[in-house]
Amino acid sequence: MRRRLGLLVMAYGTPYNEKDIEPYFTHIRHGRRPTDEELQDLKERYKAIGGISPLAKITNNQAEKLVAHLNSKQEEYEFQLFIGLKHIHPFIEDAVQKMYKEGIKEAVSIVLAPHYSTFSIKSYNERAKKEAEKLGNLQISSVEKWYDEPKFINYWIDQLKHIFQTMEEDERKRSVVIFSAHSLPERILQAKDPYPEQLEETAKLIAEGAGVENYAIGWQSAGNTPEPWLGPDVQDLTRDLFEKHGYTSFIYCPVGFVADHLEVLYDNDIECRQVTDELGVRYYRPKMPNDDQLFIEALADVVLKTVKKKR
Ligand code: FEC
Repeated sequence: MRRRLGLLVMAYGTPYNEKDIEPYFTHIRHGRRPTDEELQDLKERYKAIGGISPLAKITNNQAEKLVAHLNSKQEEYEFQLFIGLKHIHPFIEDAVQKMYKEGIKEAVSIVLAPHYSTFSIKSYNERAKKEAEKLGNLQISSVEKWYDEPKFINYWIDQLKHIFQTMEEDERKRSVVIFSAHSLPERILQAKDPYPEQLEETAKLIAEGAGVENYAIGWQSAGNTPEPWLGPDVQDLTRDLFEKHGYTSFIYCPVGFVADHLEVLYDNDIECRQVTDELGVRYYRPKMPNDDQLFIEALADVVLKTVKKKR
């Protein structure tokens, strides 16, 4: 008989409709309501990408495909899926309570974000474990990072190779790839957070695999708060690279994200594109992983490694 294991898939979450935007943003701000102006600005960004973000649907598809793949790929465990979100229902705590009520004693958790940071993977896993400890008799083993998982790297290598194939040799030589992740407050550096090095490593592995000649690392989607955030910002970086090297094609790879959502559809496809249009250069942005089979296999590989390490 297969051993029953909970599979807790955690993701950022997104408003399901316009009314959700205010509580969602307030939750992101740890309970402090954003100003009317900030709220309006966010509502307009959602409008610009079509009203709501496709993220909720994509997260569900990713999670469902992952559990189906895990259950068909091996016969030792029967994984049962629970989805927990960071900033909207079903919250991480709701998912852990549901696991407990359904009699799950052992679970593995994975966050749909590749790079470890105290602001990101650590905070998701801590919330899950805290809830499990409160309930008792529920052990959660957590995936801590998967930024260098081979099939994840190969996913992006394939995307870049595909784009290069559409280019003439001359355009390829004068193109640059910008690898990026969500910016975080600079104070993470004092705490020796591995987030920036992990992004560098992801970029290096993909660049090597795809034969990228020119690449740079940037940060995007920084919060609008008084403290300094990690830079360079991808838009400033675009101008800078253009001035220094005269690149004619910019390929944006937001490898810190795994889905089409606001931060990609707005911050890359609208904001970065405005800069490339202004500079008169070409804009490319490969397809995001979403529920691509190779990407789902990467997640399954790391989940199984984590389960086996535990035994
Ligand atoms: O609805 C959607 O499609 C977008 C979902 C979304 C994803 C996402 C990923 C990350 N964030 C991370 C850190 C922060 C920090 C702040 C912050 C703010 C926002 C706001 C929205 C938002 N984030 Fe986000 N993020 C997404 C959406 N994020 C909306 C609020 C408005 C704004 O600032 O644009 C705090 C800023 C502050 O204090 O004001 C910090 C990190 C990730 C990638 C890892 C992960 O997915 O967990 C890190 C998706």
